[in-house]
Amino acid sequence: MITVTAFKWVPPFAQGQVRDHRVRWVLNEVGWPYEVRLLDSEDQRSEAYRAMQPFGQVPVLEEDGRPPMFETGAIVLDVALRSGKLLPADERLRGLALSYLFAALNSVEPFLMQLAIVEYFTKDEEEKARRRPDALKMARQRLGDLEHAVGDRRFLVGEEFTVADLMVASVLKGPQAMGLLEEFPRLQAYQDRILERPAYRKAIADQCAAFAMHGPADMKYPART
Ligand SMILES: N[C@@H](CCC(=O)N[C@@H](CS)C(=O)NCC(=O)O)C(=O)O
Repeated sequence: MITVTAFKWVPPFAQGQVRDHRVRWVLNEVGWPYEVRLLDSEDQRSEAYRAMQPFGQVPVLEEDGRPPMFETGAIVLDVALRSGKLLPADERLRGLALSYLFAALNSVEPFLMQLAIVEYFTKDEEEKARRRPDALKMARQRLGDLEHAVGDRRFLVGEEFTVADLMVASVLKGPQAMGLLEEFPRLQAYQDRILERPAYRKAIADQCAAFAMHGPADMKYPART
């Protein structure tokens, strides 16, 4: 049996965004059943968890007889390779799908994260105002480049949904939540089409169902000093 770790609860802005949705999504796509292990912040900090995920983050994928895996990119690729799904059969197109999978995580997401850090995690309003223009500029540049690359295609590579679409559409959820994707209508249209997939919708519904049953107290956040 496969088990995926996820949080018991996160603040509203992060609900539907936590990266375990990527693992739930890929498992739903290939039809592999899984269970979920919900964590609080004490679980996250425990030695046992750090032995599986050195940074104490979610998700981890645990599976009987295999070492636990972390990093959503690695997990999504591993599931695709083992299931023989979500990668183009044509070897040349497969290479392109891998390029987009890594580009989503390496060349796009870091810039979007910078903006998310400014918007959600920077408390000081002056600092926020100072950092926002550069963060926005960089995010817009990557989104514009990505929009140009996507064009009007239904899928990024070939004629079928691949791990490239899963990861690119997932990474775009952040700017979508911030209203930034509206400036990139073709990218928005591409993402809307990808996020119609039942496997994605179920992943988000299941993640949010756990949040609805818990609250901040369940996370056992350390007291601030
Ligand atoms: N690169 C990692 C990032 C994982 C990550 O950032 N997880 C977040 C939730 S989306 C987390 O656990 N944050 C809590 C923390 O860093 O303490 C991946 O793709 O798996």
